[in-house]
Amino acid sequence: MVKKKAFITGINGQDGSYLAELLLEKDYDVYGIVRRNSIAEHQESRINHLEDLVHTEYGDLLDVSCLERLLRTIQPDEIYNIAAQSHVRISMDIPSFTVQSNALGLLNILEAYRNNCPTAKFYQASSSEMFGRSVDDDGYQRETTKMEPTSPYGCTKVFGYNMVKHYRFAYNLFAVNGILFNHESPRRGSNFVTNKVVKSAVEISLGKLNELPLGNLDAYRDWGHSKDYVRAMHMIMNHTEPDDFVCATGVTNSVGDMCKYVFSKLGMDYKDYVTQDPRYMRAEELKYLRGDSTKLRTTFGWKPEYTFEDLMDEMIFHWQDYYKGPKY
Ligand code: G4F
Repeated sequence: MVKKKAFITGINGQDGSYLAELLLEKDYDVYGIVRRNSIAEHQESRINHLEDLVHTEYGDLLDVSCLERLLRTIQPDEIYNIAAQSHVRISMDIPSFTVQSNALGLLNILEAYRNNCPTAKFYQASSSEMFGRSVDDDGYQRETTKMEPTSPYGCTKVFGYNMVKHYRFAYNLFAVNGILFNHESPRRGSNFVTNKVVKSAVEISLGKLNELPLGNLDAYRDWGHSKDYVRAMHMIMNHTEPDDFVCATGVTNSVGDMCKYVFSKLGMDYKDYVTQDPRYMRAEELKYLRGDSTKLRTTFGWKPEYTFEDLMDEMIFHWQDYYKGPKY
């Protein structure tokens, strides 16, 4: 049987790496692009273990000619656009770059898709940040919630979401949005709050660090595991018709709750180490987020396998194991 081919932008990121593993398990040929940076050793650290199994090329969402060439020659069955400048607070420091990567970049790959392989399916990594400050009366955000983004990042994601729907209807393409709430793992960048807290708490427990400066401890987020969320991406792509779905656990915790859990697991009280630092506060903060993924659950039977506590435990174990390694 001919293998299906998947093309992943951002294959070397947290979600891209788990998605590549899932698609390999499902016997896909997996292709992906990696942005060049000056430290070659770091570029593929999340997918080094897949080195002989996936096909990677240097590429960039801002380089139209490269996207056109790759999609023309590979002729993928499924395209997953996961690459982005994905840090909300940093999007306030580099708004123009964020708009170029996330909005113009999405348009570039949509055009390359329409021109070169329009029978493929296209997945866009949309985000709960699109809803921003708008929350339904019952405290949840869902597919029908009004979009009122509160950051350059959120604004770019609204653009991408709408372009994908426009291309779906205008050109009859199988182009879909997965609207994902926060999803984490040991592969999360350590400037996102979960990995920052867990890594720092482990370092404090080992005497390598004295304090942990954070921003808003009262912000609530709906945190799931990236592995559960890439399963949802594949389900959404393999639906009978193109549609958009929210993916969330429905459980919300504050940054303070997370600190309490992680530090107490390590035998400490977070109040002895956590400080508040204005550098990590946001110009506009989203206080209480919780997603309703009823549509995803009823359509596909999706449900998360990881609880919040399982996720934190796995991340704690990862960093403890890391510091046991030969380098330390
Ligand atoms: O971990 P965060 O930076 O994630 P955020 O902003 O919610 O965005 C993530 O999830 C979105 C939804 O899936 C994605 F679209 C987006 O790409 C990204 O993956 O911050 C979470 C919360 C915020 O309320 C933030 O203010 O943690 C609060 N926080 C408190 N102290 C901090 C810190 N966040 C960071 N990054 N660093 C801190 O020191």
